[in-house]
Amino acid sequence: MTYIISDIHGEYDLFLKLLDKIKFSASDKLYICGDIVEKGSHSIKLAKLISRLPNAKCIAGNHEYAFLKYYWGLMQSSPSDFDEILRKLQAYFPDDGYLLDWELVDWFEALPYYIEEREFICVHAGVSLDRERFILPLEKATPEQLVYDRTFKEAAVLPKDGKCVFFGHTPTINMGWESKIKPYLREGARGDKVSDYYKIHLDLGTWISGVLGCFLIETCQSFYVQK
Ligand SMILES: [Mn+2]
Repeated sequence: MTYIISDIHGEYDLFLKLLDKIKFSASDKLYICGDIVEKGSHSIKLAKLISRLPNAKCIAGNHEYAFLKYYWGLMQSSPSDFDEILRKLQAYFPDDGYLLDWELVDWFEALPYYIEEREFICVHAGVSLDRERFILPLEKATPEQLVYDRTFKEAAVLPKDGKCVFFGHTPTINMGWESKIKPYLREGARGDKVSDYYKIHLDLGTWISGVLGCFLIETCQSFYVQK
């Protein structure tokens, strides 16, 4: 089975609870739409776990991107003092930054900013559309566009392409909905396959709501756990 999740934000225990609930196994796949770090208190513990899951594919969100920009700035100002740079990077995560090592820094740096599969796209904040509402080529988008997009979350922004776009970044409760995954069904579609949806909004504002959820591609079901 193939699951998609976003914006775990350091909620390590809740993430494990969710994996337990869906009985996540070596034959399953997990896509993570960014923002695994900050807000919650186990950013690096969570990132380490995810980096070692062979069947998980993760992209960068704005929180990973901001961390990388800080890292790149340090590398420019004192490129040879690696011990000092690592100390500063560890201090970036006040709760469990001491767990950060160079291997994980390299893992963050290698994260893609989107994933495109046959039936769906994973992005953190959103994709840009042309005037006809078709998705502009993803390989031409900048990281900033993909991790900070402000308009894609709006209900009226519905891409015409046949692929479903999974995104997070803004908690659904900030848009006046409940802490539930918000699917946007195409007109006349039944909703039993992922391409029946224009887009699916995954960010449940876990650090505020205490709810974490994921979407199952094959059956279009959502699963939730609560603190
Ligand atoms: Mn975000």
